[in-house]
Amino acid sequence: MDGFTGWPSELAARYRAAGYWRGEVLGDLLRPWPEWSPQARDPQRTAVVTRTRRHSYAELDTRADQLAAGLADLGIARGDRVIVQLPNSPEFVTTCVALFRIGALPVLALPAHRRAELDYLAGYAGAVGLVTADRGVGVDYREVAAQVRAAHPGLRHVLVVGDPGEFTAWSDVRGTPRPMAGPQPSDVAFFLLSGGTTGLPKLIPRTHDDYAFQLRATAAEMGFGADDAYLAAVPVAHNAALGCPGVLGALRAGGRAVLAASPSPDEVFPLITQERVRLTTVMPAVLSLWLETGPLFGADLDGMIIEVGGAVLPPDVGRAVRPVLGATLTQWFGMAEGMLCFTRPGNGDELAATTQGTPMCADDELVVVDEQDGPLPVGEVGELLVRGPCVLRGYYAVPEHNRRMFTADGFLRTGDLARFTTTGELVITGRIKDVINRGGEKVVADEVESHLLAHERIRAAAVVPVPDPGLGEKVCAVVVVDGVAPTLAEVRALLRERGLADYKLPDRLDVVDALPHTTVGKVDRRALAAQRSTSTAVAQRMPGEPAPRGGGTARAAS
Ligand code: OOB
Repeated sequence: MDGFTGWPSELAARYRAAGYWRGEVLGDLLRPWPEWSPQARDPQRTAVVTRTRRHSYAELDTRADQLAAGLADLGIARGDRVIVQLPNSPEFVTTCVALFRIGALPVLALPAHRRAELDYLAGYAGAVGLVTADRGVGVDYREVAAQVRAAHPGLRHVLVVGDPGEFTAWSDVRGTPRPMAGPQPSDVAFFLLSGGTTGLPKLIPRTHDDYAFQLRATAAEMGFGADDAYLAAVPVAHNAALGCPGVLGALRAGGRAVLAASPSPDEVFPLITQERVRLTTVMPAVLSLWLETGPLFGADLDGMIIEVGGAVLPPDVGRAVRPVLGATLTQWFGMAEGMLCFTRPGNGDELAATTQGTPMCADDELVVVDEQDGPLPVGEVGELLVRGPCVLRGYYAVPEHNRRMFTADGFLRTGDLARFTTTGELVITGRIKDVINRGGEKVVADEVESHLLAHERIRAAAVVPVPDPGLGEKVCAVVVVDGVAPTLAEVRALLRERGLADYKLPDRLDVVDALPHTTVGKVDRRALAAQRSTSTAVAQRMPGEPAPRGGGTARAAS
């Protein structure tokens, strides 16, 4: 496929010989796998559960076949890209599996994404289709779809789960199941959206071979089997809930995927009890919420494993998991790019609360380097470079960007700062990439800045993280203005108008006389963030937020 950088053949051969890549294709999900026990092969077993619905393997497998045939009848073919933006739902699963069976490639968008993100994805991926929901909280996805389609004539098919409005009803797309040529295991299966570094977020190609390995290996390490239930509490379009082992890993193992509409306690705690959930994945901010509310709900998570990752975990939050909830914690350093490091359930609570453990695979290669790419001794902090059987070798169709993001021998520059302990565990200590980690949701500075500059009176803008007790970090826009400064509310309204996802909107606006620059003449976002790391600047806040204490260097916007 044009724009896809595969692994060099010697490495690919090594990954196959080691049994990591076994020639599996993701379209075989929902069907029994050779090593399953006779009990697990029962087609009537439950595959997917929501608060109101239960679907067996047989039911979803048939639906995926019908949908694959229906999509093929519409003209969607192997290699075509289709944006999938669906909430945690059985339709997400059948849509992805149907596309896998055709060899068409889902481009996974988050439910929080809006016109700006979909517009960008449609153009970048050259998408021929969009599968979306009718409505979500505070959004009519059909209106978004209409705008995106108007700008992209190549987006020929819009399928809507629910009331389709002017588009095609997802439920009407059914054909007569038939054999399909399908993809090769080494082909790209789907695209994940990167958390980002510089420029706009890039697409990450994941192959059938590599993702199938991730599903098996993570399930094995967590001891997840056919009798177990996995709870998706965060969006399934995110790698964390999709495939670590996540929803697809649960189905690969013959277990059950329990889909929650949100991670809110009244949604998840009853599901955990009813379905005897064994495993789930959360970001640290959600874990804190569960710790606060678990006792009120009488939640007993005894025997459950909680994977936490995506953002800095305050150690005391990690340490509280067993005493408060009764669950076992494992901490994960994950990237949609394919690197996974995590503590194992038997490693003990202290290690899980304070480190990100060890790599998923014995052939994952991790090095901590200085600014000249020189490897650093154990214990010293530098940038983490990674390579391995699941780690991409290039973002989709961006050769220039790839030359900067990968070393000559194919290591990905993660943009994360890390060190190794003497016992070999990874510890993430910070970040050099210009990304704000807002409770695990990644906000790329460049992207928000480009939208801020659309304001007629904003002359210069830098977007930097500010500390936040709940989310870890929030988004601060530092701007230089001509004339009267806009208010935070105005700026948020403008960006929303421009179709940007809500989680990327500035939480705080600082108006300054000038932005600092580095010696090479770039805006010094690091200096701006450091000035704000104690949260003392005078700034505009969201209504209801407490005023920070003390003075600061910024002048207040009117
Ligand atoms: C997960 O994946 P992404 O792609 O949304 O974000 C990756 C980035 C990392 O580069 C790092 O900056 C940050 O998220 N991160 C952590 C972390 N785990 C990820 N920062 C500090 N501590 C950690 N434990 O976020 C993701 C993917 C799969 C599983 C879990 C998380």
